[in-house]
Amino acid sequence: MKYYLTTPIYYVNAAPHIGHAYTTFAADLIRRFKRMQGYTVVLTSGTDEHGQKVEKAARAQGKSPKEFTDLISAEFRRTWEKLGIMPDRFRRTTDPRHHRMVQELFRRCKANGYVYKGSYTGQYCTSCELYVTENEPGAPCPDCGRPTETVTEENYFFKLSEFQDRLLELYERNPDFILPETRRNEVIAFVRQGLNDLSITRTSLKWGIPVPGEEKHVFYVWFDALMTYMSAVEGEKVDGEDLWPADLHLIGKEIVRFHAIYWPAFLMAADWPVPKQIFAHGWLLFQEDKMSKSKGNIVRATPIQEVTGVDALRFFLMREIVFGQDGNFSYEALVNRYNSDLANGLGNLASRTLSMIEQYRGGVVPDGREGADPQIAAQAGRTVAAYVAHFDRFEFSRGLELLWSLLGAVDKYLVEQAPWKLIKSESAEDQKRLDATLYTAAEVLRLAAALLAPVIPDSAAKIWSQLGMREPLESVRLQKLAWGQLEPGQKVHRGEPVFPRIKVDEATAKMRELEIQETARQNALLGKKPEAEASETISIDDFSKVELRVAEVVNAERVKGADKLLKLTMDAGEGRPRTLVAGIAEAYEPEELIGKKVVIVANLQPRKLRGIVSEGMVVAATPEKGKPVLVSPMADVPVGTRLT
Ligand code: ME8
Repeated sequence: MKYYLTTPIYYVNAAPHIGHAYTTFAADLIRRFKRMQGYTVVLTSGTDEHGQKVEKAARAQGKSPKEFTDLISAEFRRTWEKLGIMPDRFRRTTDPRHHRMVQELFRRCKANGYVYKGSYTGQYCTSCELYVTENEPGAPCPDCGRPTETVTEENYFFKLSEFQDRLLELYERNPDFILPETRRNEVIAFVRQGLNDLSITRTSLKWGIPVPGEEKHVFYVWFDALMTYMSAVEGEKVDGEDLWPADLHLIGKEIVRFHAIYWPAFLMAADWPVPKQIFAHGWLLFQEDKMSKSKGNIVRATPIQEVTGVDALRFFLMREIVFGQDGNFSYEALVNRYNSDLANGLGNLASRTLSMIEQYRGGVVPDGREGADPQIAAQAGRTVAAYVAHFDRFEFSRGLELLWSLLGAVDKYLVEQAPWKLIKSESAEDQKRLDATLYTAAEVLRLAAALLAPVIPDSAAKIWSQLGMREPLESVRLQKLAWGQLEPGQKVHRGEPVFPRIKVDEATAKMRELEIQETARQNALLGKKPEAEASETISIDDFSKVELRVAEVVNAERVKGADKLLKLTMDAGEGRPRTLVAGIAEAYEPEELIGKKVVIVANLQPRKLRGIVSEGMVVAATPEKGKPVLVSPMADVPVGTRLT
């Protein structure tokens, strides 16, 4: 039986970060899980390489789009290899085999009467590569908020409007077509409002797949990119079954419309089978805000891998965040989760159990099947079934939570049985109880290792081999996994602890340091200049010429006729108020500044702004695309204090 799943085809205008890794880790988890259910699984990922943004990014680096995309696409491949999540097919949209398929999709849609030529005037967001209908010129893009551009083009249109009923019927007939339910409801509500036809070619750019017979046109990136899912496995069969249609498209929630509306409509128009399921997960947030390349608040997966190992990150993402919902990422939370659940939880149970088997039973698993604890056995049986059922529904955190309750129950059981006391007893009954206790704990470890193989593959394999299992972990079939299959008589090998404890401060500091280096390396690859380039150096005497002082805002008001300016009355400890005019009115309301201590340049020559004499300058940090942020001392200091 085949199972074909995909991740999005990532844009090459950003280097891989933890958001891309999140989807790809989840896809790898599902791949491993389905294999353990007996499926022949194929996972496709790749890079989305056409379009205006890529063309621009390449030009900015003085490279051809091809040279640029080769570089960044290779970076994605390298990252997946390093993280151990290389997809089975890595497809680039610049691959000629893919071009042929996109052109074929177009021909079929056209032959079936779903494509016509028209002209389009409207707002276009070059960042999202999206036409924004029903919008005023210059209006912000509803997705990213950047201003849109007015464009007029001759385009081919796809008759999306004709698919409303067929799409609604598809969602109706397949209640699990779009998961989770919130996303499904969103899509249905959107389609019910009626669908506009969609422009699927562009004449405004060259870097794209040419439209057959129309030299000036290239395909719209989404008409191109979505087809990767199908072109990556064109004509392929496994176990006598066609790989297409896909069983699952795994995506982030921001691209659900493209996948759940456009994509099935294109396929229906071409008389090709539609995918079976789309799962849209939530966003990784950093300090409650979406991590994204445009916000610059991204972290990368490889520095984390170097400090904690990749399994710690995989576990954190799957255990901490409900798959389908947004979730916060932080280094501290990652290390804390590792220490509590892996080092203290699973790791501690494994090393205790294995060392007791070594010390008390010469390293051989005793035959404790008969006396094994019936309550633990029953809970283990229920846990295996429920865990698999949760994973079948992509409820990974729920499954893991249940497994950890089982581990907790075994911990408690070990304390109750106190094997360290039983070993001292001479009674045969106590020795039997000791056998049963050790067997019970080892058997739970075996089940846990098998269930965790899709989530933390390297660590699960280590525990599996420490238990002395002869059968390879990959050949375990989850349907057959049951209590009591651990063979007495096998020899355990307690090696190094699988999850050594990590010091939070040291580890997070190291990750942050590596993150800075990794960002710099990726930026160099993308041709981006570092945010702060060191300028020429100055002597301390030069610096001492600048008089920076702490001053308190006594009053603040807007400057009439100037949207950006505030007039500030300051106390700089001089026994007289000072007036400063600052370009911060778009970042601060006057009232919120009153009483705040900030830093000013006190010995700047006075100058007149809008008729007001400004005696100095307020110091602010202004990020490249952001608003100014005032600088203020970390602790209270008297006004007039000089900064040295
Ligand atoms: O959208 N949290 O590519 P893309 C969670 N080329 N997941 C995140 C994330 C975050 N903060 N940031 C990114 C494209 N992702 C198109 C797709 S498919 C035919 C074309 C993940 O490089 C998530 O899977 O912008 C999201 O959907 C995807 O990366 C967007 O990648």
